[in-house]
Amino acid sequence: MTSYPKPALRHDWQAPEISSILDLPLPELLFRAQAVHRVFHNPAEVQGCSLLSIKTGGCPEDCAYCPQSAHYKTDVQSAGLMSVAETLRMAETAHGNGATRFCMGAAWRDAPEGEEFEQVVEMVRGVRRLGMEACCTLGMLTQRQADQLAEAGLTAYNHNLDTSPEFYGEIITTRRYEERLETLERVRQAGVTVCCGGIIGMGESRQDRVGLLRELANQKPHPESVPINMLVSVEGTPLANQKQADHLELVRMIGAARILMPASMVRLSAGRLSMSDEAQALCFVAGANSVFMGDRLLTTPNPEMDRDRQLLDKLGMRLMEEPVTAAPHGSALIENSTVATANHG
Ligand code: SAM
Ligand code: DTB
Ligand code: SF4
Repeated sequence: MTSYPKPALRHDWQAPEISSILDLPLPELLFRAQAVHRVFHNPAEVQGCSLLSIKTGGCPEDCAYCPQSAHYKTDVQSAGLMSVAETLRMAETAHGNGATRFCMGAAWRDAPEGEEFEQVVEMVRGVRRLGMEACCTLGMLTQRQADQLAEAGLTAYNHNLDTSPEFYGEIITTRRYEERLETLERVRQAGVTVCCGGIIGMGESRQDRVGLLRELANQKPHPESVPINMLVSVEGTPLANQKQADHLELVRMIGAARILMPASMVRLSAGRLSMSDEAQALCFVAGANSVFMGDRLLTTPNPEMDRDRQLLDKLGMRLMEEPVTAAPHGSALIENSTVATANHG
């Protein structure tokens, strides 16, 4: 990788400046995103992550995009917490297929106490023992739970802000934006890296996307991982008939995230199944450096692994061979010596 001087990370982004980035002529936006991307990352590589729904459906929250909410009638089959053994089998397979990060998602409003939580902690230990990054998304956490996950070696906790504070109430009424921020704070406090991003295509304006980017980019440190999802509209949810966002809007969102949070992993997350190879290529040009691999996200389909291999081949790109994000300090696990501490000031 060519070395360039690293620009300082900023945490004082204001809406008009973010707006002017998001509105740049696309070639200029891509040029600026590319310039910072290659200072912090290898532009030929993306990280392969694998997602598993360890507890599916029946969620008491009313997130309008989500097929797992108990408020809507969708085709999702609810399922209780998966066993540790089965989860680890899935993680091992994903590892064998080239994923270096394993993300476990549960349709909970908040992580439960007791046996179920202990089971998740065991999953985290097991995934880390495989030499993969471990990420969980379990809803809200108490400080004690965050600390326990950190101790087990959890690499990252995913908790999305989803959209701007202003638009949030149109999408979710059963919890407040501030509650999301509080859980993120606990995750930080525990020393676990933060995975936090959002969704485009829910009917929000560009100004709402600016609002989300401002919330993300002014966190100190920046979230080490920023998933950008395109709404996967699911029959039965209030957003079932939402018109799909233009893929170029996704490219812009990724490019802006890359410029604002240059050292973070920007993840091209849900929504790839409906995208052409060319649209995905533009997302990588804009600075996305991670994808979910495997034919299923949590409950919705994702491109087949072979298709992704062909795509990366065609683009002359490759999957990262090693994990990129270090585990929390003080965790019971000894870090793989090749793992660099990601981030940040
Ligand atoms: N219940 C936990 C929570 O909400 O934090 C974890 C699971 S939840 C499914 C994780 C994230 O997936 C959500 O925050 C949302 O950003 C994303 N997501 C859920 N449904 C989606 C959809 N239909 N399209 C795109 N992203 C979606
Ligand atoms: C994130 O931002 N996207 C992933 C992960 N974090 C947990 C989830 C996408 C879910 C898409 C809808 C589904 O498959 O249920
Ligand atoms: Fe529940 Fe998470 Fe789905 Fe919201 S996004 S309904 S919290 S599973």
